Amino acid sequence: MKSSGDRLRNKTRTHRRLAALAYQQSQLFLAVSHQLADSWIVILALLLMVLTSGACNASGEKRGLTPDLTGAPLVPPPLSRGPTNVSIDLETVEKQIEIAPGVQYPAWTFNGTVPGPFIRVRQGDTVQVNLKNSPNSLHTHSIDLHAVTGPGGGAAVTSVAPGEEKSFQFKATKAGLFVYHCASGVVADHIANGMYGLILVEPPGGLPPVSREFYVMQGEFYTTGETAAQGLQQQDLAKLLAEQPAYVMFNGHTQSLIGDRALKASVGETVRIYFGNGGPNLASSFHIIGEIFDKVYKEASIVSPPVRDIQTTLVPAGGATIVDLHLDVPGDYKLVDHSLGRLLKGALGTLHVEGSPHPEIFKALGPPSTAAPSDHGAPAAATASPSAEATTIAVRMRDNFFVPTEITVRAGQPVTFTLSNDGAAPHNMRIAGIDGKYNSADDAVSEPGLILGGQQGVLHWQAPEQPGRYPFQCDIHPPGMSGTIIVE
Ligand SMILES: [Cu+2]
Repeated sequence: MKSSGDRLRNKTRTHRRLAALAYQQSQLFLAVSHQLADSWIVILALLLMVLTSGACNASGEKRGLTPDLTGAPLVPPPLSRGPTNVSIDLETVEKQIEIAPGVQYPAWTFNGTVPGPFIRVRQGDTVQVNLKNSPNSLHTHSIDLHAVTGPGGGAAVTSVAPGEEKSFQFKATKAGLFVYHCASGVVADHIANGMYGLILVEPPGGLPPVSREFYVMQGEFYTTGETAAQGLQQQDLAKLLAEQPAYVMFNGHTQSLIGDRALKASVGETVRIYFGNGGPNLASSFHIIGEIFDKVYKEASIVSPPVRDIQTTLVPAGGATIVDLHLDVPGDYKLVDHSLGRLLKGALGTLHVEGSPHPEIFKALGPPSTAAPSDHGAPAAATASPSAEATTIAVRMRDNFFVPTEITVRAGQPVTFTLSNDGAAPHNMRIAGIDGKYNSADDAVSEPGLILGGQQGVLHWQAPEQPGRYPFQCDIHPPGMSGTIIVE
């Protein structure tokens, strides 16, 4: 939130700028009138000034449909209409956002979110883009849409100072999924502050229908503090130039697709992910652990036939892809950049698939495992021995999730959880009491209460006699870093 003092300062600055502009114009007028005695030339100059000042200030009439814009991970519904005129209103807003649990960042945004809204238009549309810069902003912004054919992708004619609004129009000649971003300043710094999003230009007839569509966009933050360092962070320009982000994440927050916010779908459905990479520096090796993309529209080319049965697809900075996947087996599927060091910087999301199991496609064999972590760090389920004897279950802590996230034990069974923190951030493990709520007297908490990166801990727990689902979490990183113990 900006203080009223900040707003006043900005307003004063804008007024000063306007006053300076008016003064320059009056000086020009005087110079012209002194040098040129002929009054008709003076009148002509005056007319010219009125015309040009009008072109600078007015945003022009807004023409056409104003389509719904959606925030990630939502996508506007497919278009069934023919080409028409559309008018898109965007506002650049500088605001503090949370990018990871307990980590604040002074972001620069389109319409207040990172990434900016998803724009859906049709090939052949005439698109008017109205870019307003909030009067509370401190910086000039602009927009470059990769769907545009024309100077700067629109950036050359949309440079807007705080409080200004400018418009331009383009014809959406090419179908595809395109990145848009701010192109002011050093450009990389504006993008790294969160100024990017996606615009889909649908071909006539649209894309093949699917059950669900999602909007996921990768991006980087370069903070002065280390990854997970708490509190308000600022941009570190040296890290930005060295291309060493503290965060690589999806949809602007390390937890944006974790826990309750996971993408949700059902067995038997086909889902489509519109995946963009804002960068500004890193290419993404986009992969979903445990799935194979049935179709990939490589580099988001819709007019080319999709390639099929792809494990990992490369998405350049400032590029995009469209993937379709049919869901056969229930479970949690992890969205990652397969440059997996970035997992620890936040590049992790979940596609949660519900439905009946399909053992002909996937089933576990042999005795139930005791929580062996998978090679990718993908949460696997763990089941204790089928007696009420004491058991030991290994739980690994990562930044910021548990492996496994689902653990099954017998009622009344004494359980020892051996905890190893493989991450860099400190974590703990807390199991809720019988009421399923945290911070009751029945809570069980790890020893030590805070397990630092690289260290081990333990949690002794007597499984309750009452069967049911008992949630557990890390107190520092809820709700993303959580799981469930099923007591049978
Ligand atoms: Cu900007």
